This record gives sequence, structure tokens and C-alpha cells, in this order.
Amino acid sequence: MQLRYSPTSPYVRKVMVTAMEAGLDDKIEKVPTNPWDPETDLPKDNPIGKVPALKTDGGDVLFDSAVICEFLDAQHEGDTLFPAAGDSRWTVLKLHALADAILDAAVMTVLEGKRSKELQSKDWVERQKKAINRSLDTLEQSVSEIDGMRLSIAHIVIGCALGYLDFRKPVADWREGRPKLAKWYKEFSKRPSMQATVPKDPV
Ligand SMILES: N[C@@H](CCC(=O)N[C@@H](CS)C(=O)NCC(=O)O)C(=O)O
Repeated sequence: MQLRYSPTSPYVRKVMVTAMEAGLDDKIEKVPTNPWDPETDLPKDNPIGKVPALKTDGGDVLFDSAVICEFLDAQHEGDTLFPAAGDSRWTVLKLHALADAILDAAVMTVLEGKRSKELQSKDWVERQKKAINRSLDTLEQSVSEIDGMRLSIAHIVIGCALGYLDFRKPVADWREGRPKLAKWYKEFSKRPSMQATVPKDPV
């Protein structure tokens, strides 16, 4: 399998953490890809022009990160990261969606900050920050539920979303007023899969 890869993309990180937790990372060849490079050939694989995109051994190309993670989860033995059925499936998918939404709002905030000052919209940025903070408050209230479940895609995406908030800091200290979430993340981020994928800007 070949993965269109960027070391700073939190969506790529979701895929890499999933691959490691599923014991599949050594089957994935990383293809360094900068989606912002005007010369990139990425749209050949993903018409949306975003990373991650995964070329399977069968030659199909999958995107986006949620689809790739579920595909990888179907390629290994043992406990699945996406519960197949029952209440736990909906709880996990809901938390996955919530953490993905934090990522989307955080990435939009960061991208807005890169536009020229006169094009930036304060209202738009405030809207994204409010969405992030409300979602973090919901996660703070969900920590005992999260803690009570076996490892799932929800844990992985929540971990990657909090890691991205630390990396790009789109909102002021997310730990403030959220002690349970901060404690959960401190433990979760010790996992080898999280340690091996800490985002860093290329030098
Ligand atoms: N919903 C997509 C989001 C992927 C995404 O936004 N990737 C960013 C990098 S962090 C990207 O490639 N952006 C390029 C662009 O927006 O044109 C997923 O989950 O895979």
C-alpha cells in the first residue's frame, strides 16, 4: 500500500496511528506529498487534492482519512477499531465525528491565519474557535465514557485532534478548565503509535 503522506497533517496522523495500532504500518510505503505545491501530482490520485490518499495493493485509491482508517481496520485480525454493530458503534462514530470536526475547525483557523491580513475574517475565525471550544467541552464531559471503552478510532482521532491543538495552537490553552481531558490525553499520548507520529514542521 502507498500513502500520500505529510508529517504535519493531522488527518495523515490519524491514518498512521490507525495503521500502527492495527500492526499494518510496515505494509505502508509513505509517499511524501505537499498538497499545497502547485506542481503536485496528488490530484491524479485524489481529485479533491488533499492528503491522505491510500493506494491499495489492488490499485484502488481511497480517501478521505475516515474511509482509509476503516479500510485498514478491515485488513487485520483481532479487535476492530470501528465496532461492527450495536450501541458502541454509534458512540464511537459520534465521537470520531466530533474530533474530526475539531480538526476541521482548527485547520480552517490555521489556514485563515495564513491569508493576507485584509482577506482574513475575524468573524469566521471566532466561529471556528467557538466550535472547537464547545466540542472540547463536550469531550471533557465524555471522558469517563471514552475511558470505559476499548481502543477505537474515536480515541485515535481525539488524540490526534488534541495533538494538533498543541502543534498549531488555533485556540488558547485547551487544557484550561478541562482537567479530565488533559489527564486522558497525557496518558493516551504515551502510546508508541502517538509518540512515533508527533507532528513536526520540515526543517
Ligand atoms: N476530510 C479530509 C481532510 C483532509 C485535509 O484537509 N488535508 C489537508 C492537509 S491537513 C490538505 O490536504 N489540504 C489541501 C487542501 O485543502 O487543498 C480527510 O479526513 O482526509
